[in-house]
Amino acid sequence: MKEKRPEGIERYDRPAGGWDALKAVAKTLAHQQIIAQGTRTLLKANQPEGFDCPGCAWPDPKHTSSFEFCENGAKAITWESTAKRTDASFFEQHTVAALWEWTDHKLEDAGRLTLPLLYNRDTDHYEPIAWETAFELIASELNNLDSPHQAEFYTSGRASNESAFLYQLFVRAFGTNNFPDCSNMCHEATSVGLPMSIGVGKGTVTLEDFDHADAIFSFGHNPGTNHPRMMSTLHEASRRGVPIIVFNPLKERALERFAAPQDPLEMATMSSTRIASAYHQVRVGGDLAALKGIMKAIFVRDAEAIAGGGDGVLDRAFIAEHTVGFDALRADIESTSWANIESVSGLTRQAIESAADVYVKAKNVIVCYGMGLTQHAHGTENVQQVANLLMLRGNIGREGAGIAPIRGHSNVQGDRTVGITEIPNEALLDGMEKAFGFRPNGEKGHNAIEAVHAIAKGRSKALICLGGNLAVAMSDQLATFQAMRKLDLAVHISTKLNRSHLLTARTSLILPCLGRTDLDTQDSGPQAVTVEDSMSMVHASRGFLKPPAEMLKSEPAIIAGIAKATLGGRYSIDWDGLIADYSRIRDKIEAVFPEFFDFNKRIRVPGGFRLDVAASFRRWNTGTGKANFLVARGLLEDPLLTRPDALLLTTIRSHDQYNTTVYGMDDRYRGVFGRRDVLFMNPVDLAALKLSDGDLVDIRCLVDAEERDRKMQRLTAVAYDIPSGSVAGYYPELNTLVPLKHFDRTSGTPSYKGVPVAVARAGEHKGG
Ligand SMILES: Nc1nc2c(c(=O)[nH]1)N[C@H]1C(S)=C(S)[C@@H](COP(=O)(O)OP(=O)(O)OC[C@H]3O[C@@H](n4cnc5c(=O)[nH]c(N)nc54)[C@H](O)[C@@H]3O)O[C@H]1N2
Ligand SMILES: Nc1nc2c(c(=O)[nH]1)N[C@H]1C(S)=C(S)[C@@H](COP(=O)(O)OP(=O)(O)OC[C@H]3O[C@@H](n4cnc5c(=O)[nH]c(N)nc54)[C@H](O)[C@@H]3O)O[C@H]1N2
Ligand SMILES: [Mo]
Repeated sequence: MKEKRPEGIERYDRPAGGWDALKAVAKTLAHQQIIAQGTRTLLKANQPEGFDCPGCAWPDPKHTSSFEFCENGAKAITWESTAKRTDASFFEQHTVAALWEWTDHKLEDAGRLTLPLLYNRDTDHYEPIAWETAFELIASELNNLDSPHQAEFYTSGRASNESAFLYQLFVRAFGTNNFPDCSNMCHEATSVGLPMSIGVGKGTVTLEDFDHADAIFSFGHNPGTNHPRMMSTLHEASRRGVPIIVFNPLKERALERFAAPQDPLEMATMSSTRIASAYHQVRVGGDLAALKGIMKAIFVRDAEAIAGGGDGVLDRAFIAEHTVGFDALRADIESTSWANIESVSGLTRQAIESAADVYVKAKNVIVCYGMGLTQHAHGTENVQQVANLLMLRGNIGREGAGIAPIRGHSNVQGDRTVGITEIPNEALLDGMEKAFGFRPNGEKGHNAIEAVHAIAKGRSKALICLGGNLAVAMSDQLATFQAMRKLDLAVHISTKLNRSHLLTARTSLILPCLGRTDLDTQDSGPQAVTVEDSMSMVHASRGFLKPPAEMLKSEPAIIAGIAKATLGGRYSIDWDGLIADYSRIRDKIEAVFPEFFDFNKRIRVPGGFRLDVAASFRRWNTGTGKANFLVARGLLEDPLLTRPDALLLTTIRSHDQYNTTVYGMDDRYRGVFGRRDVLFMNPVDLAALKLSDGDLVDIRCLVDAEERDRKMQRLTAVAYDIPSGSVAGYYPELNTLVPLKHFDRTSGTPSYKGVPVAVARAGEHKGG
């Protein structure tokens, strides 16, 4: 008997990848009207002479591989290289008020931006403006501020090293460190947490290490959708017999079974490969408990081994030589009870012990993780417990082992490396002084949440965005929208129209830029830019498509235009010279950051080069000079969850979206088609609330009493394989439920994946 499910909800039983992925690409190409040049474009992705795929930050095997197939990479590329355009007549036709009613999907689907625009409040239209006039206008607004600290300079992680570096140069010369960036909403728990543990805020593994790993652990990331090229690595590891242990509240299809589209046999025979050898459906927010549980089990195994006359299972030589803090960690873990660990993680002691057994049996272990760990009020602690776990057996700083934070945007890691940070260190300030003859001020600037607060309070009056869609990506959209409407100046350097552009300030401009796939020609000829992937490999990227419009400028050229107009001749920076030939920008990057030595030479090697990650070589740039075991006291469970009606909400990406860019309404692997207005719930929780699969529900935020009116109405509850006590729905629609104040106090990362909520039948929420 076929069960009756809500509209658009099905079971998806096929493996991820396979023919469905190929069909999805064909559909994407057709929709963007680029069938003819589409294939040619895709073939250039991640090739030695091609461009870096803007889809994710997963590395490529030496960048020399034959065409690697990736459905979501194809979506990212075709979305950018679309034949659709927004031109002057488009903006003449539609007022900003009318565009506001469009969906996020429809706004971006209108096509590439083609000309600089200035908002006209009298007509409510964006109107064309000349580049030079735009630069002069921005300069006069910026120079009229009482202080440079009244301006915020946002960066989204697609910006190349060259544009990010020029941007920070401009902003530091202008006089502030207000650098909110997408990383603040993403892997900041990694960037802040790991330096305390191991002295560097980046992963320690290379792609080759995966070939030597004996076990891979995966916490809270969804590679089949968000870093699909990682699936080749996992596919290969599984076929080698490497156990892959997954901790994720949702059964993500690609982590269960995957058919590699580039594997002729799997495609011909419609077969597939098992990915996870064990799948632990940890409760949302339960990872800290699970991690402590694994460590607790390891200590038990260690004692057993020693009692049996063996040496134990810890790497005692590593612990003695390379670490501090072991005894305190052990005491904390031993004082945490199994009952507590089981109830918070939602996993049984046996399940946790089985994971620990895989861990201690493997010589080399890699732990990968994503937003499921970082976007929590205790995100930093999560990341640090992962480091502890690895350090117990010396799984850092040797072949086949290490920590692998899976980054988001394709150059979010590089942007940080070249200076996008609100907390400049002495090395950065010294480097800038040496390279440019002025010492920027070292005062801490604003991160993303602080920037929105400053704008809301009227303390910051200008916002420049190098890409992204800050207002929609940020928590509490309503508060953020309101804040942004108060600005005096808003400037968006973008490829496509989005909702942030429609939150108009007194003076609002949209400046269209080239994307990754576009040919970038300057005075000295075609230019390459560089990016850094999740594994600290830096390599060149060259676009080759004819730009969507004559008028478009590159990001570096736009930044230089604004900088020149704003700074005049200040500090004698040769903005025109830097733009004429980007290798001069790279020379300056090298002058500021010595790790980029021989930069222009080393990017000529196919595959580029790896930046020095000291912890990969067991050099620890921490205060103690050692790797630090760090204690997170207790399980840091949200006390609210003791309320009987509280559920913990996590907000996730569908298969058809790139952050705030919604390509389409399907989430194929989760069996959702044509809609996004759903809330995934455990059948037991549904029953307890007297609800059924398909009922309309309202969600209320329980963060504190002030937030009692924060609601999201009329979502459809969907019975789903998710632990009881946990619910999930889509980002960005559910961001209204995340108050701005709900974030990790150590790193500033919003707790997008741990919002205590109450769910009730639509219209039936009681107060209190
Ligand atoms: N196609 C595509 N590619 C992308 C992006 C995109 O939107 N689309 N975004 C890019 C960016 S910026 C980023 S940061 C990455 C994001 O990539 P991911 O880190 O994969 O991001 P999410 O989809 O937000 O969530 C990841 C997973 O965490 C699980 N999860 C949720 N809560 C918890 C929890 O409490 N504990 C555990 N263990 N797991 C949990 C979810 O079930 C989901 O499988 O991808 C990048 N690549
Ligand atoms: N609830 C919830 N909220 C989240 C998250 C979550 O998991 N849950 N994830 C967070 C994370 S990990 C991140 S990284 C942020 C993402 O936040 P952002 O990086 O700000 O958002 P995006 O949606 O990636 O930005 C899309 C826009 O970037 C512009 N763009 C695209 N390509 C280019 C380019 O090459 N150059 C320029 N200049 N512009 C370009 C286009 O105009 C497009 O509309 O969202 C965060 N918000
Ligand atoms: Mo991200």
